[in-house]
Amino acid sequence: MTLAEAPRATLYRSVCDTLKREIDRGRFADTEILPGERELSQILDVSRTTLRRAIGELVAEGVLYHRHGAGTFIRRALPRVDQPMSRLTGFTEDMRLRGLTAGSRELERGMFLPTPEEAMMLGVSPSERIVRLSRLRLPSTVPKAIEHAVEPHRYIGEPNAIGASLYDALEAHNFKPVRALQRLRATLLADADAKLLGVEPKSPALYIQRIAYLADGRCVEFTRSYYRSDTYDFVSELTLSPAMRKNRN
Ligand code: 16G
Repeated sequence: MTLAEAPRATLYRSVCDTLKREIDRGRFADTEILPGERELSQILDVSRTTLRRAIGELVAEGVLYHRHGAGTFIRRALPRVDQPMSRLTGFTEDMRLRGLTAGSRELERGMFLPTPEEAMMLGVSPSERIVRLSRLRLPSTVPKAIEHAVEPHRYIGEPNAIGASLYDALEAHNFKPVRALQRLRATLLADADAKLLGVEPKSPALYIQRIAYLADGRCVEFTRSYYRSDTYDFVSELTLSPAMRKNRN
């Protein structure tokens, strides 16, 4: 059925669906601006009134937006990733679960003596060697986060032997963490970090600290990360405490 043959009441809905599909398929990928009304109504073979109604609907849905005096534009939002707060997974595993391939650009890798903060967080003596691995995490071409990970050398081994995944390397040594404490707050990116993440200087970001432990309570990881705030949603599940649940029964 062509658009022109669809029943009148549903015609503008069909136009909405067609436009959304064409945008998803990358039909207007080389431009952000939607073609003019006359051209578009010819392409879709519908009246300009129907087209206007469909565009209004897509503006309300946030797919398109009007810019005064400039035309109608396609909102090209970056795909957001919903990240559950309660599951202890690594970045590579997270991406794998979503059918994406994790990529990284290495910023620093090596064996060092810990700073006082690192020694305190990891619970190691100031003379114990630690491994630092800092990476820009890129599940696609869009950088998502900067991660500065630190682990005691005795759990992770030689820095150069770590492959694409830190957690896979810890698992290979039988030291994969089973529990972690995570702290998250809003921050503004320093200029160098903003440049790495491909955003404007002083853009907002999520700063996350993770301290991860083995089953016996020894600490294996202290990681500081800066997540681009426009690409991640952290999701937490909230449940009633067991006592409250009992009172309700
Ligand atoms: C996640 C963790 C990070 C961990 C990394 C390991 C958060 C906030 N951070 O990004 O602490 O070091 O995964 O990922 O979730 P990998 O196994 O891909 O190296």
